[in-house]
Amino acid sequence: MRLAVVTAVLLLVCILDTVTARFRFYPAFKCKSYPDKPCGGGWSRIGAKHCAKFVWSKKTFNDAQDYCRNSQGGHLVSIHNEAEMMNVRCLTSRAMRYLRNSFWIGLRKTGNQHVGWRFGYTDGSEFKYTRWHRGEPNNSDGKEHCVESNYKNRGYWNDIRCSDKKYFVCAKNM
Ligand SMILES: [Ca+2]
Repeated sequence: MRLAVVTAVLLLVCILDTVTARFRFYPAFKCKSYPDKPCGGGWSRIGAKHCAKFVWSKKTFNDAQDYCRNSQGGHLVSIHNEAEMMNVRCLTSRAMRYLRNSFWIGLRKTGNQHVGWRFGYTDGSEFKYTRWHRGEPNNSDGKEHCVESNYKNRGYWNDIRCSDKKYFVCAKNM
């Protein structure tokens, strides 16, 4: 009887933790310094040269990049410094009403087995700034070649399988 109660309580704690992790509210005050800066057409400024848009639809990495290029005239978002990271972080928080789903950014591995693999952005911009979650990128099972943000903590990156379907952020020069 006692074991059943303990098991039930542990199960409840696990369920509650899973639910709150997914729907944990993000303190809006952290985004006060990064308000929405409309560029027109639903785009928001995230850097001196580019504006971004959160897409509320789950796609594989390649399908998301195709959508950004063919339907929006841009690419998956590239992030080059702390301010751009915070702008994207706050843009996505507002779009998701402060939920914390992960989303694709435009970072993925390029190269081949002969020249070696390295990370690069789909828009061809320089990859220098990083925001990896602790222990990442770990290329789990040797199959993680694309990068998601909001992994475990808002704004942190993780390498993951490109075939996963995720929300995503497009960006373009404007
Ligand atoms: Ca990983």
